[in-house]
Amino acid sequence: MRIDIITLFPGMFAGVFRESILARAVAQGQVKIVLHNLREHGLGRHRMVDDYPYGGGPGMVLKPEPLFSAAEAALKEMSEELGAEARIPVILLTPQGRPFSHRVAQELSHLPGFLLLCGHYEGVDERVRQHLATDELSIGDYVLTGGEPAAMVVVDAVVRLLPEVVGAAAGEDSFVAGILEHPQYTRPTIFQGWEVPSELLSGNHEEVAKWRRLQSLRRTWERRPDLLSLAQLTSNERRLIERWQAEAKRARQPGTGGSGSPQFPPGQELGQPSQEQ
Ligand code: 6GU
Repeated sequence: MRIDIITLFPGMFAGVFRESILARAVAQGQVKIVLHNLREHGLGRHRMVDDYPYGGGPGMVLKPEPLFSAAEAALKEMSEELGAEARIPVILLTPQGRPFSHRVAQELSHLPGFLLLCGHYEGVDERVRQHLATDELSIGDYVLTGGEPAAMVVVDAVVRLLPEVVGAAAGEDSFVAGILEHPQYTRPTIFQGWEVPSELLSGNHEEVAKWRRLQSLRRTWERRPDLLSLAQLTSNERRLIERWQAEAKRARQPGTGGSGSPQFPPGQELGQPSQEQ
């Protein structure tokens, strides 16, 4: 796979792509990552890439000419390498984009390549969205100073799905089955008095699998109930969740002292160790 990135700050990517699993994937030839400096396509002696917004207002807007010129150059190189018939998506990173998810990462991981455009300042000229980008992605509901960290997130999530990059571990991911991953433990069996659940020490594969599935369900129900409606659950699992729901509702009734679930509501403050049930 070949991933090209157009950015005003190619230096930001150096550490990320030279360490750990991404570096190994690059070294093994699983992925080739090519950075293009937008500044080199800037206009005039000052290599201008941004300008004031028409109609006024704060901030600067990325001009269309440098982005079109950089993308054209990148796409030419890419089709020479990947073949003229390869359809190469041009993806603009912007908080207004389609939400990035594991599913989108899977889609991208099957392509021969794609081009990422990192936005900056107050935004990019609308003609870039309309006539250059084939897709727009956002990595969440918050605003970054630029698309670079988002491009790193997309590259990381996609590259780890390539065959042989993280191997079998990717099949066990949170979100693969539409629910969160189960808790993991390693040695020692007792650390500062805290024990590894006995089910995991049993050596009984069936018991381990059952425990893990239950933990995944419970955790998803507590933390991300929004995922459950789309998850692939058996009718027994659906009934179990309904029972938890009923119990939580009862626990919320005045006088019972229970707080009820979910225990990981939106907006929960940081810094509090989570409660074990
Ligand atoms: Cl892709 N870009 C920027 N600038 N901010 C974001 C984002 C992208 N996704 C979430 N916030």
